[in-house]
Amino acid sequence: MRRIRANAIAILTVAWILGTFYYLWQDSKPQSAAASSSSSASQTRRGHGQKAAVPGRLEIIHRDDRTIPLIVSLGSFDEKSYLSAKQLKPGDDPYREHAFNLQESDRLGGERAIRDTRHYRCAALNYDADLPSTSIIITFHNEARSTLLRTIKSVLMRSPPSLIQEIILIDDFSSDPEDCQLLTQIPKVRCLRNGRREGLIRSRVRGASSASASILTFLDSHCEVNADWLQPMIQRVKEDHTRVVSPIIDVISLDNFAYLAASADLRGGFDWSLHFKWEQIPIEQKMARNDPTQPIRTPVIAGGIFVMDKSWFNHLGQYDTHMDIWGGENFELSFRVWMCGGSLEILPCSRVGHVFRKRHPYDFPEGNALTYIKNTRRAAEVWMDEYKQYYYSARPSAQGKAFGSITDRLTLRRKLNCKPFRWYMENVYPELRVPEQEAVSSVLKQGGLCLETRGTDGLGLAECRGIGGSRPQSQVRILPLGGDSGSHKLSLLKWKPKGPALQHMVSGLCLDSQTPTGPLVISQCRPQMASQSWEPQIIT
Ligand code: LR7
Ligand code: MN
Repeated sequence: MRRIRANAIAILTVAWILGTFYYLWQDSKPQSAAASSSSSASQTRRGHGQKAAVPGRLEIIHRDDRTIPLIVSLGSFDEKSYLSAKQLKPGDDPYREHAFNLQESDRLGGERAIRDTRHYRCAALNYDADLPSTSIIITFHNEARSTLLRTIKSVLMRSPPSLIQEIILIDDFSSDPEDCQLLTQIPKVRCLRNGRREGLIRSRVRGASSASASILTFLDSHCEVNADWLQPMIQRVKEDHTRVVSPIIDVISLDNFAYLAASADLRGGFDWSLHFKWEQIPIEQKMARNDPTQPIRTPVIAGGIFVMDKSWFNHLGQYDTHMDIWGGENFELSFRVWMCGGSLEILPCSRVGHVFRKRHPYDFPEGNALTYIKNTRRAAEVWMDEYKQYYYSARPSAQGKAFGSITDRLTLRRKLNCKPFRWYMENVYPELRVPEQEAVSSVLKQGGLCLETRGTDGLGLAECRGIGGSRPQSQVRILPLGGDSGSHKLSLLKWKPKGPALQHMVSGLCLDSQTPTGPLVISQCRPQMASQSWEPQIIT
């Protein structure tokens, strides 16, 4: 009996020891394929304890038919000393210099794994095997070394090497030339340094002019590109060189540098002060989207991260190089692309993270406000035709501010035979409401008849045409709003409801049809009369 018990204990002990060994062995084994398919490709690649890149070494893993570098060759570049040369001193405010938490960024170092934030169906898409290569263009002014290096390394780590022709850095007169210069020890990285501060617009033009690939890819200097970010964009541009495409821009927290997925239902929009904003895709388009991998048409792009055919970029006039430092160039480019025969889209299967900040960490030699006004005024004056009046109403301080000569850009617009802004409003961004349009965006019904703005005067406003003020029997006409006369007419265009009638606020008279086929008039308000009774019906 005692013997049997001793034997049982011995067997259990051996089993326990074997079990422990098996457990430890399992734990040190690489992640199984099943486990990694639900995590990101980048995480899988980084999940095996390869902490930092080994200079001079390049490993390739094979995924389907694509090859993505597992460890990036950094050539003779010494990452450790590059990063440690600029350290935050104890007691320094980590936000002061870059408007993000530098301590957190530095702690992450030159690379890290990020979550693959794409829709799961994106991973199954295939791209041409012979996609053309691209020149990556990154302009920066006093960027933190850790964010800049992560931008570059993420590109090298998460792009098929054959697609990266070169990475062109434009150092926009940063205080330390070595920030840029040292990075040229990394294979494919080139550095152009401006002799004076130019701003991001002229810097990008300089970078684009020296690019050797047929496709241009622009990035901000504090990005991290995600798995397979590049192929969808190059594919779309290869299929149609007039497309200008951008990724979904994920958010890298400025506080803790967490990588957060952005909504896939957004597109670029703006208000009349030319303030960029993300907005929901219009509901009809959203309902019609049954494939979440399909491109999203966008009225404007955020500006910093996009892919464009180089000949198309040059053909369309690159950028307006009289714009300074920061701001407005994304509107100018977006209007130009749409109005001159191209299109803009966001590709949901391409994701790039960007550190969004709350303030500019750098100075504007002419001041932030004046620079933004100058740049947006140029965009409005060249591209917005009669609609520029809404820009001036929304931004009255822009009036009278200097914006330089726009002759060259107007000549360009004529030479390219671009469509009017009205076309853009009607076909690309009909959701952008013209101020005071509410009254005319609905049909006024009376009996079985409708009062409607005319087709091409769709943006026209009803107005009383009075001789010496508005008198009874003055005819009501719908006038196109435009040219210089537009703004003062607006003050005459105020109507308010009076029961079922519409009262003209200036004259106090009411809209009256009198005879069903005759011209509309204004007359003494008698809201109970059928000829003055209007029923608004919103057009959808
Ligand atoms: O004088 C300068 N010289 C530069 O080289 C000023 C800036 N820069 C560099 C800068 O280092 C950075 O790499 O230009 C790039 C953009 O400047 P940011 O990062 O300060 O600008 P932002 O991210 O706030 O600005 C967005 O709008 C800008 C309008 O001019 C540009 O189009 C930016 O590229 C654009 N960024 C993005 O679209 C990323 C997504 C953000 C959004 C929305
Ligand atoms: Mn930025």
